[in-house]
Amino acid sequence: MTTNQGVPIADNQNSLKAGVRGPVLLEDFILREKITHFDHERIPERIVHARGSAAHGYFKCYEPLAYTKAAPFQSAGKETPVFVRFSTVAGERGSKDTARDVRGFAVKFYTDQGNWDLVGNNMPVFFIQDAMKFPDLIHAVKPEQHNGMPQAASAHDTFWDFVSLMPESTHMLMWAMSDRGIPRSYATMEGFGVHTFRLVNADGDSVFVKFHWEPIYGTHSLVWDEAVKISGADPDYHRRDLWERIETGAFPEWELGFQLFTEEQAEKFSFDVLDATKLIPEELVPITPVGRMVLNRNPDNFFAETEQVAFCAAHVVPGIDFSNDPLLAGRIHSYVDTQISRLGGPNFHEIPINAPLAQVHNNQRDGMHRQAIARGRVAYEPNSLAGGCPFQAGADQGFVTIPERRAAKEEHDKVRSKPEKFADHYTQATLFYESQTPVEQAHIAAAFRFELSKVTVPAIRERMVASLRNASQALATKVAQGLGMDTLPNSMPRALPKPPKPEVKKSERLSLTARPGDGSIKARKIAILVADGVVGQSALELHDALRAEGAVPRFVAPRIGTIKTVEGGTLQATASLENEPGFLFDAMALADGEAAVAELGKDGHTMEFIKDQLRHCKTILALGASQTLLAAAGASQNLPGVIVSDDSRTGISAFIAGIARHRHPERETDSAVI
Ligand code: HDE
Repeated sequence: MTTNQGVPIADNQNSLKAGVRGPVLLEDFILREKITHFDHERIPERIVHARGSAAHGYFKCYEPLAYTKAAPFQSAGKETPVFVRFSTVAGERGSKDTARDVRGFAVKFYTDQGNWDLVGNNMPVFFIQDAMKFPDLIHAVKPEQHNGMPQAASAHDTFWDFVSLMPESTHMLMWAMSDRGIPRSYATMEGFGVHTFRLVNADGDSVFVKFHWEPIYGTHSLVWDEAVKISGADPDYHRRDLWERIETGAFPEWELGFQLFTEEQAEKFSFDVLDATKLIPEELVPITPVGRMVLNRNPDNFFAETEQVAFCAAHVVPGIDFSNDPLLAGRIHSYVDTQISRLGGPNFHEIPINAPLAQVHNNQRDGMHRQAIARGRVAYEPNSLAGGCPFQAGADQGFVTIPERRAAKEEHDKVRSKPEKFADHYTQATLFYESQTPVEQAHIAAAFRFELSKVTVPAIRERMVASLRNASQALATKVAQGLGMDTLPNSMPRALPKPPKPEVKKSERLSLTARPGDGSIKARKIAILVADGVVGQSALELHDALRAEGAVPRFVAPRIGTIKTVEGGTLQATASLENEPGFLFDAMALADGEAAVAELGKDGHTMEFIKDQLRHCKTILALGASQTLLAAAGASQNLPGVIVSDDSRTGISAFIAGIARHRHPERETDSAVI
């Protein structure tokens, strides 16, 4: 052990004192260095997206792409290393993972031509159209400034005050109030670049693009009651899930897809592609798959990597360019700016996780925390003393901004204004709501009801319902009923009374059910409830069958440790009913064995365990004698997703098929707690 100066430390237990009971001496440089460093261990957290988790991996290209010269897409099978950070937006660094919120989905590609950061979200639209409103939005959603509450929640007055006065947020509110706001796992969320970007090829031709990440495990979300309970039992739920998936080899994986369209096509759309509150329905522009991203390595050190990683919407590489989206413009400025205070100066690109793999050559010098030692005496260009180095890369190799085509009608010199189509605030909110299944619609209504019921000012609730009427009368009516409003308020006047007719009125691709995934049960957490006297053979058979499918089964018992089987053998319970409650598992099985069933039946946690699994519409298997426990918990054997079996073989295969469906929403009723 040494000091930071490399001086060997003889004693790391005792400070230097004037006598064994005397005062500590200022001379103790070892103590002072240790405490001083400790005092400065924290850096400011991110203004937004403070709570996050990350992993390393790679992106692999399917085929070379003619429409971009960006390095990751130049040959089939080409692998580009990536570092990906997922996050919530509103909560502080130590807040819970399962808050209802948008999730960040930020990908750093370490390409041959420098770093490209695709800093997206798990929803394809945003609350506002112009960066000018971003600080207002964030001040409204963060804990209220007078009392610092609530943490990691949009269910409070200031958020709904703001959004109800900003009807452009209605479309995004639909997404945030949908089950997308409470994902089951980072591995089961879609990702989106949100803005329209441009791809540019070697000839300088450009095409518009929207970026999509599609999870191979399918989209899968929590239900609200589950999310609330998980936040108490395991605030690190998503962080742990990501970590464990990678440790167990069920690597999270997404397919990258492009929605490609020309400027001429864009001009004909009923919406403006520069408006980040609008998406492009896949029925209008289908998604072209271009490659896969696999996350296969956990960080070595949370602070060094996950905390210090600096994403930036301005980090693009040759072949990728911006559009004129006014929200994107603000982002191009904001990210570097914020890192300068968060990471302590302009040299954060030298921190290992941020350093590009491509070599850096320029004449930027000095500044706080500079690591590189620039040799020689030349720090300017042009020069002759260093042979002219470093040379500009030139238009063939270097980044060239594509010359912007300007429509004649946009020939104002300088304006603070918006295009007319930006004023259509509701058409796509309607599209999203109409495209959901009835269960998804019910969850959206329940989320609005919950959030608005936390709003203490009646005028804000009414204004929000008045705005919702423009998106969906049915939804507004349901929400109003849930809030005890006797009559519906008048609809809010629309900024654009006659919006253009949408090309697509219902898009099945917008439902979470549209992406069921590969049908596997990989990485699902499954509880097998056991106690002394369990039938070991069928319990182990089930355990092994689930493992063989890539799931993560655990024996859960009234206490952890060795459990005696009826055959005279043993099982190891790695979780207890108390330390891993039922809502932390994707599915559960009740093992066979009279004595075990009797013991489980005596424990109050067992009933809660089963009831939560029932309530959250998860797959339940009851083997042999354990059927009585199901009955005691009030479960009818005829419920979809509830499997009762005396024959472990048939029971196990039905169980696996049930888990592959994620959940059995047919069990939901209006009176169910979800
Ligand atoms: Fe961000 N955003 N943002 N944002 N954003 C930040 O940068 C900002 C926006 C997104 O895991 C900050 O390094 C402005 C849209 C993600 O480290 C900050 C505007 C989208 C992350 C910032 C937006 C995002 C951030 C805070 C409106 C989806 C986390 C810390 C003009 C496309 C990245 C930091 C990570 C983080 C500014 C809007 C995604 C303050 C000004 C739209 C995923 O610079």
